[in-house]
Amino acid sequence: MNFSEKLLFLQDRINKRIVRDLPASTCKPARLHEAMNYSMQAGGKRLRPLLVHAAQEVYPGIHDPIAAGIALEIIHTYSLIHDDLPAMDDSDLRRGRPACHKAYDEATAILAGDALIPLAFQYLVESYREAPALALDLVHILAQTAGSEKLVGGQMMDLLAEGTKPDAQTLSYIHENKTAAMIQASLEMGFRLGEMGDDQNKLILIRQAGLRLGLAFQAVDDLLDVTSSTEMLGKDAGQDAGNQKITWVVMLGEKKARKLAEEHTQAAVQAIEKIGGNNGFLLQLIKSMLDRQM
Ligand code: GRG
Repeated sequence: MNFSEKLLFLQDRINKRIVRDLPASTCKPARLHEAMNYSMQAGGKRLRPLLVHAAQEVYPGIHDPIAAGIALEIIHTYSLIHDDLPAMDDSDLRRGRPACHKAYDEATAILAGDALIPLAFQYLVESYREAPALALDLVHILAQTAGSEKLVGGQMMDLLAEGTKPDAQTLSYIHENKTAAMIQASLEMGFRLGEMGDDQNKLILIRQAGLRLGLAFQAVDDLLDVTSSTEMLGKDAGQDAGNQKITWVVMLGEKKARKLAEEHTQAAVQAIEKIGGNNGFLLQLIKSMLDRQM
């Protein structure tokens, strides 16, 4: 299998497991479960589960990486549902279809997002119950990442900064926490599932790689917002300007923002190379993220 075939193969496996393992749309109350499945099954790149898989593969172990990836995808999807709400970024389109609150209504979208949060932790615990110490570590990483000092804190700061004068320190805080933390957790959780998951030196390197990759991912996201189209992105292009967001593109211009993305990607690659092992797929995935079109 070449790189693109492997990506498609893994995305298909992840999508099938999401359909199989999440509560069906017919569960009571059906409207809530329909809305949860509507957003979970809307596609998306499944980047976080792919990163978990690739990081587990570096020193493969006996533990299944797909379940940890899906737990991250569940948290990611809740954050997208809530981010799209009128009280936050007010977006009508997500993953190429109407946002959850447009397809249903605001109250249902809030509750669908709410219900996804405990589901992620329930799913993690049920999936790794034969390895309780590992399950505890994974729950801890995900809880910390999704919490008030990372994902939610980053989102709060992002909203507070709208319409204010650009300031590099604030922007770095937002990107590290709103975006990079979930990418970092994907690599860390994947690595923990592998054979060398307790190696402290390698864990430091995987966290460094995750942070730099997450920062590169956000810089590319900012660039795509100004260079790509709504059709291509499956979400509204030009939204950052519309919401008066500060981004690296606004602060530095497109050329320097691109250079920043390249530098962060290179730093992530170097950290992964130091970890060694079977890192080929992970390195390819990291490099492909720099040239993504959506
Ligand atoms: C509501 C707590 C809370 C947080 C929201 C996800 C998020 C934080 C905001 C979305 C806006 C945004 C541009 C975030 C940074 C980059 C990002 C997370 C993009 C979306 O992720 P992709 O590109 O999306 O992996 P898909 O749809 O492919 O999964």
